[in-house]
Amino acid sequence: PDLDALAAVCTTCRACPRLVAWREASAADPPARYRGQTYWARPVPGFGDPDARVVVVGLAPAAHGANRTGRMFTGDRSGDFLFAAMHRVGMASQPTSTSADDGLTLHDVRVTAPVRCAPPANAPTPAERRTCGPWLAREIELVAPRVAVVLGGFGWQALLTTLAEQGWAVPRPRPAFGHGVEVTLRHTTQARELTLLGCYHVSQQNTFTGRLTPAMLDAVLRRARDVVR
Ligand code: DU
Ligand code: SF4
Repeated sequence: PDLDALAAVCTTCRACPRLVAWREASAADPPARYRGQTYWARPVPGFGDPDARVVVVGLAPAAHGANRTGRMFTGDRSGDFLFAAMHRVGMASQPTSTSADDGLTLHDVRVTAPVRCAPPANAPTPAERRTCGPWLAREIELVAPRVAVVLGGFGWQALLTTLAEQGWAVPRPRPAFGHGVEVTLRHTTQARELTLLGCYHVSQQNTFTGRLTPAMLDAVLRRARDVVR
Protein backbone atom coordinates (compact mmCIF):
# COMPACT_ATOMS: atom_id res chain seq x y z
CA PRO A 1 0.00 0.00 0.00
CA ASP A 2 2.81 2.44 0.86
CA LEU A 3 4.56 1.53 -2.36
CA ASP A 4 1.32 1.98 -4.29
CA ALA A 5 0.91 5.41 -2.72
CA LEU A 6 4.50 6.25 -3.59
CA ALA A 7 3.94 5.18 -7.19
CA ALA A 8 0.77 7.24 -7.39
CA VAL A 9 2.51 10.41 -6.23
CA CYS A 10 5.70 9.76 -8.20
CA THR A 11 3.84 9.41 -11.48
CA THR A 12 2.56 13.00 -11.18
CA CYS A 13 6.09 14.46 -10.85
CA ARG A 14 7.11 17.20 -13.29
CA ALA A 15 10.22 18.45 -11.52
CA CYS A 16 12.62 18.15 -14.49
CA PRO A 17 11.52 20.36 -17.38
CA ARG A 18 13.91 18.80 -19.91
CA LEU A 19 12.73 15.27 -19.11
CA VAL A 20 9.05 16.18 -19.02
CA ALA A 21 9.53 17.61 -22.51
CA TRP A 22 11.44 14.54 -23.71
CA ARG A 23 9.01 11.95 -22.36
CA GLU A 24 6.19 13.77 -24.14
CA ALA A 25 8.13 14.47 -27.35
CA SER A 26 9.03 10.76 -27.57
CA ALA A 27 5.37 9.84 -27.20
CA ALA A 28 4.45 12.26 -29.96
CA ASP A 29 7.01 10.79 -32.36
CA PRO A 30 6.98 6.97 -32.08
CA PRO A 31 8.91 4.72 -34.45
CA ALA A 32 6.71 3.06 -37.07
CA ARG A 33 6.25 -0.16 -35.08
CA TYR A 34 4.65 1.70 -32.17
CA ARG A 35 2.57 4.16 -34.16
CA GLY A 36 -0.96 4.44 -32.84
CA GLN A 37 -0.02 3.26 -29.34
CA THR A 38 -0.82 5.45 -26.37
CA TYR A 39 2.40 6.11 -24.51
CA TRP A 40 2.62 6.26 -20.71
CA ALA A 41 4.82 9.38 -21.03
CA ARG A 42 5.09 9.90 -17.27
CA PRO A 43 7.49 8.92 -14.50
CA VAL A 44 7.85 5.13 -14.27
CA PRO A 45 7.62 3.70 -10.74
CA GLY A 46 9.41 0.60 -9.47
CA PHE A 47 7.90 -2.76 -10.34
CA GLY A 48 7.80 -6.17 -8.73
CA ASP A 49 7.64 -7.75 -5.32
CA PRO A 50 6.93 -5.19 -2.56
CA ASP A 51 8.81 -7.42 -0.09
CA ALA A 52 11.75 -8.03 -2.39
CA ARG A 53 15.10 -8.73 -0.79
CA VAL A 54 16.77 -7.99 -4.13
CA VAL A 55 16.39 -4.75 -6.06
CA VAL A 56 17.72 -4.22 -9.55
CA VAL A 57 18.75 -0.62 -10.11
CA GLY A 58 18.93 0.52 -13.71
CA LEU A 59 19.44 3.97 -15.21
CA ALA A 60 16.24 5.53 -16.52
CA PRO A 61 13.25 4.55 -18.67
CA ALA A 62 13.87 4.15 -22.40
CA ALA A 63 11.93 6.60 -24.54
CA HIS A 64 10.14 3.84 -26.47
CA GLY A 65 10.38 1.15 -23.78
CA ALA A 66 9.22 1.92 -20.27
CA ASN A 67 8.17 5.42 -21.31
CA ARG A 68 5.76 3.71 -23.69
CA THR A 69 4.53 0.82 -21.53
CA GLY A 70 4.69 2.44 -18.08
CA ARG A 71 6.63 -0.45 -16.53
CA MET A 72 10.37 -0.60 -15.82
CA PHE A 73 12.42 -2.33 -18.54
CA THR A 74 9.22 -3.34 -20.31
CA GLY A 75 8.95 -3.22 -24.10
CA ASP A 76 12.58 -2.83 -25.17
CA ARG A 77 15.68 -4.89 -25.87
CA SER A 78 17.26 -4.16 -22.49
CA GLY A 79 14.23 -5.60 -20.77
CA ASP A 80 14.16 -8.62 -23.07
CA PHE A 81 17.68 -9.44 -21.94
CA LEU A 82 17.04 -8.75 -18.25
CA PHE A 83 13.73 -10.57 -17.83
CA ALA A 84 14.92 -13.59 -19.80
CA ALA A 85 17.77 -13.89 -17.31
CA MET A 86 15.46 -13.39 -14.34
CA HIS A 87 13.23 -16.13 -15.67
CA ARG A 88 16.18 -18.51 -16.15
CA VAL A 89 17.20 -18.10 -12.51
CA GLY A 90 13.64 -18.28 -11.16
CA MET A 91 13.05 -14.63 -10.34
CA ALA A 92 10.41 -13.90 -12.98
CA SER A 93 7.21 -15.76 -13.84
CA GLN A 94 7.83 -15.50 -17.58
CA PRO A 95 10.79 -14.74 -19.85
CA THR A 96 9.25 -11.75 -21.62
CA SER A 97 7.97 -8.37 -20.51
CA THR A 98 5.99 -6.69 -23.23
CA SER A 99 3.27 -4.59 -21.61
CA ALA A 100 2.08 -3.55 -18.17
CA ASP A 101 -0.78 -6.06 -18.32
CA ASP A 102 1.11 -9.11 -19.62
CA GLY A 103 0.80 -10.93 -16.28
CA LEU A 104 4.49 -10.88 -15.39
CA THR A 105 5.31 -11.16 -11.69
CA LEU A 106 8.69 -11.05 -10.01
CA HIS A 107 9.62 -13.18 -7.01
CA ASP A 108 11.69 -11.55 -4.28
CA VAL A 109 12.91 -8.95 -6.77
CA ARG A 110 11.98 -5.42 -7.63
CA VAL A 111 13.25 -3.40 -10.58
CA THR A 112 13.68 0.33 -10.26
CA ALA A 113 15.74 3.24 -11.55
CA PRO A 114 17.40 6.34 -10.11
CA VAL A 115 15.86 8.55 -12.78
CA ARG A 116 12.23 7.89 -13.62
CA CYS A 117 11.59 9.85 -16.79
CA ALA A 118 13.10 9.03 -20.16
CA PRO A 119 16.18 11.21 -20.86
CA PRO A 120 17.55 12.19 -24.28
CA ALA A 121 20.34 9.78 -25.32
CA ASN A 122 19.76 7.81 -22.09
CA ALA A 123 21.83 10.48 -20.36
CA PRO A 124 20.31 12.34 -17.41
CA THR A 125 22.23 15.36 -16.12
CA PRO A 126 23.72 15.37 -12.62
CA ALA A 127 21.02 17.86 -11.63
CA GLU A 128 18.29 15.53 -12.86
CA ARG A 129 19.84 12.68 -10.92
CA ARG A 130 19.78 14.76 -7.75
CA THR A 131 16.23 15.93 -8.36
CA CYS A 132 14.95 12.38 -8.83
CA GLY A 133 16.97 10.94 -5.91
CA PRO A 134 14.23 11.20 -3.27
CA TRP A 135 11.95 8.86 -5.23
CA LEU A 136 14.60 6.15 -5.22
CA ALA A 137 15.41 6.87 -1.57
CA ARG A 138 11.81 6.45 -0.51
CA GLU A 139 11.42 3.24 -2.46
CA ILE A 140 14.60 1.74 -0.99
CA GLU A 141 13.41 2.74 2.47
CA LEU A 142 10.03 1.03 1.98
CA VAL A 143 11.38 -2.14 0.37
CA ALA A 144 14.43 -2.42 2.65
CA PRO A 145 16.29 -4.81 0.34
CA ARG A 146 19.33 -6.89 1.32
CA VAL A 147 20.96 -6.78 -2.10
CA ALA A 148 21.06 -4.27 -4.91
CA VAL A 149 22.10 -5.45 -8.35
CA VAL A 150 23.30 -2.22 -9.93
CA LEU A 151 23.31 -2.07 -13.70
CA GLY A 152 26.00 0.38 -14.75
CA GLY A 153 28.01 3.22 -13.29
CA PHE A 154 25.25 5.80 -13.37
CA GLY A 155 22.98 3.73 -11.12
CA TRP A 156 25.95 2.87 -8.92
CA GLN A 157 26.79 6.52 -8.24
CA ALA A 158 23.14 7.46 -7.79
CA LEU A 159 22.47 4.64 -5.36
CA LEU A 160 25.60 5.35 -3.28
CA THR A 161 24.58 9.02 -3.03
CA THR A 162 21.09 8.03 -1.90
CA LEU A 163 22.39 5.50 0.61
CA ALA A 164 24.91 7.95 2.09
CA GLU A 165 22.07 10.41 2.61
CA GLN A 166 20.02 7.71 4.31
CA GLY A 167 22.63 6.96 6.94
CA TRP A 168 24.51 4.12 5.32
CA ALA A 169 28.27 4.08 5.91
CA VAL A 170 29.67 4.59 2.42
CA PRO A 171 33.49 4.26 2.32
CA ARG A 172 35.58 7.20 1.12
CA PRO A 173 36.78 7.18 -1.51
CA ARG A 174 33.64 5.61 -2.83
CA PRO A 175 33.93 2.07 -4.15
CA ALA A 176 34.26 2.25 -7.92
CA PHE A 177 31.75 0.60 -10.19
CA GLY A 178 32.75 -2.49 -12.08
CA HIS A 179 31.20 -5.70 -13.31
CA GLY A 180 31.46 -8.25 -10.51
CA VAL A 181 32.29 -5.67 -7.84
CA GLU A 182 30.67 -6.56 -4.55
CA VAL A 183 30.44 -4.16 -1.62
CA THR A 184 28.57 -4.70 1.63
CA LEU A 185 27.47 -1.57 3.49
CA ARG A 186 26.34 -1.23 7.08
CA HIS A 187 23.81 1.25 8.30
CA THR A 188 25.21 3.70 10.86
CA THR A 189 22.27 3.49 13.29
CA GLN A 190 20.26 0.39 12.35
CA ALA A 191 21.28 -3.26 12.40
CA ARG A 192 21.08 -3.62 8.64
CA GLU A 193 23.36 -4.63 5.81
CA LEU A 194 23.04 -4.03 2.12
CA THR A 195 25.22 -5.68 -0.51
CA LEU A 196 25.76 -3.92 -3.82
CA LEU A 197 26.60 -6.07 -6.83
CA GLY A 198 27.93 -4.22 -9.86
CA CYS A 199 26.86 -5.51 -13.26
CA TYR A 200 27.29 -4.07 -16.74
CA HIS A 201 24.07 -2.48 -17.94
CA VAL A 202 21.75 -4.60 -20.07
CA SER A 203 21.74 -2.04 -22.88
CA GLN A 204 22.28 -3.24 -26.44
CA GLN A 205 25.66 -1.48 -26.43
CA ASN A 206 26.80 -4.15 -23.98
CA THR A 207 24.68 -7.13 -24.94
CA PHE A 208 25.13 -6.93 -28.73
CA THR A 209 28.88 -6.58 -28.35
CA GLY A 210 29.18 -9.47 -25.90
CA ARG A 211 30.52 -7.24 -23.14
CA LEU A 212 27.61 -8.53 -21.06
CA THR A 213 26.61 -12.12 -21.89
CA PRO A 214 23.55 -13.99 -20.62
CA ALA A 215 25.83 -16.19 -18.53
CA MET A 216 27.43 -13.13 -16.88
CA LEU A 217 24.05 -11.68 -15.94
CA ASP A 218 22.76 -15.03 -14.70
CA ALA A 219 25.83 -15.33 -12.48
CA VAL A 220 25.22 -11.92 -10.89
CA LEU A 221 21.55 -12.70 -10.27
CA ARG A 222 22.44 -16.06 -8.75
CA ARG A 223 25.01 -14.37 -6.55
CA ALA A 224 22.29 -11.95 -5.39
CA ARG A 225 20.18 -14.87 -4.33
CA ASP A 226 23.08 -16.55 -2.57
CA VAL A 227 23.67 -13.40 -0.53
CA VAL A 228 20.10 -13.30 0.78
CA ARG A 229 19.96 -17.02 1.44
O1 DU B 1 -1.38 -4.85 -7.22
P1 DU B 1 -0.38 -5.84 -6.72
O2 DU B 1 -0.91 -7.24 -6.62
O3 DU B 1 0.37 -5.42 -5.49
O4 DU B 1 0.73 -5.97 -7.88
C1 DU B 1 1.29 -4.85 -8.48
C2 DU B 1 2.24 -5.31 -9.56
O5 DU B 1 3.41 -5.88 -8.98
C3 DU B 1 1.63 -6.38 -10.44
O6 DU B 1 1.85 -5.98 -11.77
C4 DU B 1 2.37 -7.63 -10.14
C5 DU B 1 3.63 -7.15 -9.49
N1 DU B 1 4.06 -8.04 -8.40
C6 DU B 1 5.17 -8.81 -8.60
O7 DU B 1 5.78 -8.75 -9.65
N2 DU B 1 5.59 -9.63 -7.62
C7 DU B 1 4.93 -9.74 -6.43
O8 DU B 1 5.37 -10.52 -5.57
C8 DU B 1 3.79 -8.95 -6.23
C9 DU B 1 3.38 -8.10 -7.24
FE1 SF4 C 1 10.28 13.85 -11.41
FE2 SF4 C 1 12.27 12.07 -11.52
FE3 SF4 C 1 10.80 12.57 -13.69
FE4 SF4 C 1 12.50 14.42 -12.77
S1 SF4 C 1 13.03 12.40 -13.61
S2 SF4 C 1 10.39 14.76 -13.47
S3 SF4 C 1 12.31 14.09 -10.54
S4 SF4 C 1 10.10 11.63 -11.76
